[in-house]
Amino acid sequence: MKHLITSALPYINGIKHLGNLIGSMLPADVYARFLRQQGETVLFICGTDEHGTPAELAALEAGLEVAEYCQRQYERQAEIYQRFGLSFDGFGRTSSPENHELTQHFYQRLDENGFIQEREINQMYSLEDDRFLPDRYVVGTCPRCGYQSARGDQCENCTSVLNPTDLIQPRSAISGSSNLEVRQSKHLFLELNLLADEVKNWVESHPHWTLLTKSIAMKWLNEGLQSRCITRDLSWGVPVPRSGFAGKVFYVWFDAPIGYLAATKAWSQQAPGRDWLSWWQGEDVEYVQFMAKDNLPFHTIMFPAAILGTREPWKLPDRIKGFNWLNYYGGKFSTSAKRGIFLDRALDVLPADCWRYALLAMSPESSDSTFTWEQLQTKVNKDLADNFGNLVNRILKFAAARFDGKIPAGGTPGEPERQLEAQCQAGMKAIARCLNDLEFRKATNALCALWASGNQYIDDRAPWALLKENPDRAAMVVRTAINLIRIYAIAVNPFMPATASQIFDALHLSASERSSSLTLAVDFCVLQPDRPFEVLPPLFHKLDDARVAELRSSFGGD
Ligand code: B3M
Ligand code: ZN
Repeated sequence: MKHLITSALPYINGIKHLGNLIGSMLPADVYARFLRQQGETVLFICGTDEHGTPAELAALEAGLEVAEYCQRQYERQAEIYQRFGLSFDGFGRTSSPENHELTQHFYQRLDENGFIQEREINQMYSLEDDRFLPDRYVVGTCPRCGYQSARGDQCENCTSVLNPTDLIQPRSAISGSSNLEVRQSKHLFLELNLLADEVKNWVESHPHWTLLTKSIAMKWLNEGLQSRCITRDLSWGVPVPRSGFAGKVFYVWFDAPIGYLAATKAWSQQAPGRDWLSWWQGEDVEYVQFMAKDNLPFHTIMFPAAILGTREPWKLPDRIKGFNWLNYYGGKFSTSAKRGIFLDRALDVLPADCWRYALLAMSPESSDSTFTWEQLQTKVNKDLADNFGNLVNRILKFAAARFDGKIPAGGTPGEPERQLEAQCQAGMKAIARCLNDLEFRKATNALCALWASGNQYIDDRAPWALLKENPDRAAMVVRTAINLIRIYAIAVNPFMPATASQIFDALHLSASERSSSLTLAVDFCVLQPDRPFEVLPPLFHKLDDARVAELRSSFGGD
């Protein structure tokens, strides 16, 4: 079995915020790292979503040609994700030639198979802006829930998928002008209705999906699938290879998911021996997708429908992990409204691993969750610094001072060591189970429990007190504790890779000693007496209240 993992492709416009990170890319990375560590064959794909009006209007704002704007943003985003330790195997672009070619291929197949219809539609035209307005740039009141700033393609309040002409009192998001008129424009439609039964059968063949994913898919299916417009009067995007469609491109959500395939194809062209079709048309592949909940309709209905409609054996997702929203003091993070913590500035405040752990620990899985600086402070100060970092620090410092910087020998382990080993076995199994179940917040709880059992052991055994009365046992306890530190480093590796490798290096571990799977890592005999090790500086620095107050005010936490 091979594992294909994709994270929703972040829009190209602007540096993303913490919500984008925890809402798809970071959990996907933890899952990919975990599976690799378990010895599985993994392909982790992501990339930038570069078409549609977010790109076009952001480029306009930046005073750049769209292509130039996208190139710069792609490089900036790729660099930031690298600093967050996101271990994509392929990080592609939906503006790539591969995606143009594949999107046009999908269209041709859908057309040949009778799933494309050409129709004249009412398209919003803004006289003020002298252009057609794509869905996202028509703003108005949602006919379903009354939300005042609903967009023409989707209401972000009730996630209903809309058409611009559904909006009440529509106005241009570019100029604010309500001087709009509806004009006729020729467009192509994907006849989702003709594929509804096949999509429904496919959705129903996955009863184990999470409630969030299933409920959104069933909501759409029960409403009855309508044919959906898949072309736009835009210049930036994948051109429509059809006579009479010059100057039109495919709708961003038609080409974006095909971007997963295109990014894989681009990846396979970067080195010999890579076969992208073995991933996208292979029998032995488990495909898991990660995304935020507003992307679920496109991934559970529209993209599968397009795949099914090609009548080609493209891989459909086996599991779809959808996340709720991470809010910021109760309000929404928003790139366009520049509200919240953006990834470049986040790294100025804390190391990536602290963000990784804290975000996973407050991950919005079963419901929306709210980020607060106070909560971040607790996660960093208590879980990371006090529980995990302090244990590593005090043991290595004590061992260096009392046992000449070498792993001590000491007597034979007793009942407390056997108990610790059993707790570690159970703890590592719990973490592996949570990660296999894509339960990330629970996985960090299991990690905390593992750290707690180690602290308990050391507090009970208190090697510093033992040293005088029973130096032999003190030495054995320290050797046990240093082996425990190696086990912890393996446990945290999927979550906090930089911290893990700091510890691996300090313990002078070989490649095989550091790459063990979680479930086989519990071995207290790996680090034998006399092996050298280094004392690490404190792994984590606490955030004090003054710093939290400063951060809260500088990031607008009220
Ligand atoms: N670009 C992410 C978003 O809605 C969107 C995902 C595309 S995945 C093919 O912010
Ligand atoms: Zn609504």
